[in-house]
Amino acid sequence: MEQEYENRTLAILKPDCIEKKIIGRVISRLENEGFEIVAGRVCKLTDKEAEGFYRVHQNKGFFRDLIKFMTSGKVIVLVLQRENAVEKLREVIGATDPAEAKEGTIRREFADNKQNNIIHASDSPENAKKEISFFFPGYILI
Ligand code: 3AN
Repeated sequence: MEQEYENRTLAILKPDCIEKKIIGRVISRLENEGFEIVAGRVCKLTDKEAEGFYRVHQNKGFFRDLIKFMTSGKVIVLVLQRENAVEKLREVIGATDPAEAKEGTIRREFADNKQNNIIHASDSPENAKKEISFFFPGYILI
């Protein structure tokens, strides 16, 4: 069971990704990197959901703006699978700040700034497990 989670991670295509109409391009990049979508939801996060999801950042100066942004439009929540999924997805999306993200990463190519940075990815297998349960509670993943 633990082993399965090493190979799965959670991604969120953020409101700016949907707004820019680049869902297809971003998912295509993920597929090209060997990720398979094993679960997905399109939803508009409530304040409560966004606050719960980003609880670790609640004392940061950017927290209110982050919640406002994440609830400003629809998001697409994806469970992605491939070998070494968590680490690989972080590599493919690039640094939080697109200006610091490596050439060829999703954020470098598409993101505007540290807040509007197109895609979320879990930062550890433990958090991937928590985040997958947060969005897919009780869901038996295929
Ligand atoms: P990452 O998404 O790269 O894991 P985190 O977990 O540090 O980055 O931050 C979560 C989200 O909070 C980011 N995706 C971004 O939208 C927002 N954020 C992080 N740092 C800042 C910042 N300094 N200013 C504005 N927004 C930020």
